[in-house]
Amino acid sequence: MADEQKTLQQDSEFNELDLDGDGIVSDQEIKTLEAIEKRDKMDAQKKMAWVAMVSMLIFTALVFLPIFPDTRIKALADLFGLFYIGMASVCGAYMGMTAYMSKGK
Ligand SMILES: [Ca+2]
Repeated sequence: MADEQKTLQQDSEFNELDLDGDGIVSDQEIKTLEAIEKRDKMDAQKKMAWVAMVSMLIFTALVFLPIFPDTRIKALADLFGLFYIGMASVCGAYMGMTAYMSKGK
C-alpha cells in the first residue's frame, strides 16, 4: 500500500522530536529541529571567529611584553606571520559566509 502511514520504530531516537508531546512527529517539528541545529552551527562558527579575532589581539599584546626576548621573536617571525594570516582568514571566511547567507534570503 503506497499511502500507508509510517510510524517510528520502537524507542526511536527521533521520539524526542515530538516537541509538543501529542504523539505525532509533525513536519513542523522536524523543521523546528533543523532550524535549531542550523542556529547552533552558526553560533559555533561565530564563537570561532571571535576566538580567532581575540587571540590575534591578545597575541599582539603578549609579544610586546618584555618576557619575550627579541631574539626569540626574530626567530619565530615567519611563524607569527602565518598565525596572523590564519586567524584573519577565519574571521574573513566567517564574515564572507554570513554576508553570502544573508544575501540568499
Ligand atoms: Ca507533535
